[in-house]
Amino acid sequence: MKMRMKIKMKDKDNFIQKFQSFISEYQSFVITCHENADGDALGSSNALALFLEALGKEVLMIYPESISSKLDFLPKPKRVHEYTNGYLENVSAEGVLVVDSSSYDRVSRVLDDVEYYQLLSIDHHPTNTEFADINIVDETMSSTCELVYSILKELDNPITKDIAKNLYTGIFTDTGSFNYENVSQFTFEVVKELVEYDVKPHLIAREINENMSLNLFYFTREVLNNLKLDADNRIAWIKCERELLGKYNLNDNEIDGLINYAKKLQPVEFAILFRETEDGNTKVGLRSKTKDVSKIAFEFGGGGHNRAAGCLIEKDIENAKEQVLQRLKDELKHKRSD
Ligand SMILES: [Mn+2]
Repeated sequence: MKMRMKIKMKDKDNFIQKFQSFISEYQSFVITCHENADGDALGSSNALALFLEALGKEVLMIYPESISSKLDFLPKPKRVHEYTNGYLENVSAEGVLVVDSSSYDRVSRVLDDVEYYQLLSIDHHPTNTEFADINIVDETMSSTCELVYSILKELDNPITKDIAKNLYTGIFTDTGSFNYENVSQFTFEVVKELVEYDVKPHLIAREINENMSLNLFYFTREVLNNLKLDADNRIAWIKCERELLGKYNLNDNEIDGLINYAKKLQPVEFAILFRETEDGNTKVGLRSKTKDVSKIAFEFGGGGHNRAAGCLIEKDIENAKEQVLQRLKDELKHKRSD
């Protein structure tokens, strides 16, 4: 017999009601997520798209770029457009769903081209700016997928194995294989239920964690060779110039895991990844073991979670690096003195 789990969602009834009335009001939907989409963004958008398709709705998934080949195993809806295949013209839908995106500028590239009545956003970032017409935001959730599951399970229509596989994967990747602080009892209750849909945890773990291309391995070896330590080894940073991606024929979204190597080191509190963007600016990824990096990312115009955040700095890597390192060193000093 299936036990009903306790829902801990902040505003459960309100969220379910908002979602339910949004999807019953409209017939056509566009679903999209942020660029450099990770397992949570893709998993939650695929899951919602598959759910709406099963309801007989017209659904178009728009990915802001090409899907990381690593996440290609995820079941997708019928109509998918990747922006690398050219820009879309005259796209319209009654409702637009945006997932896992904390602010409008993360999805503007896609949404600026879409005509719609209403925008609904589902997200778990504490820095979410509530930019949509309807906002379902719960930062106590490990992932957008966890939140999406909590809503879908309350509705009448069934969750399929394909939907469950997407949701499980998003939770698995956003929790770093259940390693991070965002894992709660609720997370395990959700994944337990997802496994009841015949999702195989070991197969997803293999797809995510034992699937490194040789190119990525050679690239990682070279990048880690240049890992630098600072502030009595409490800060570890690595940098990635575009030339290096080209040398190993890699896309931006394939190197996300790189920053975790820096965080593995025993004395390290802050891990940073500086990546050069196509236009010569710097994307900064920040990770920490005990301190809040979302507030630091926010100061630089970005956002994220307490232990994982990021920002874009309109400077070259050298200048961005100087600024961020200084800010993190101040943070370490500040904490020590109080
Ligand atoms: Mn997420």
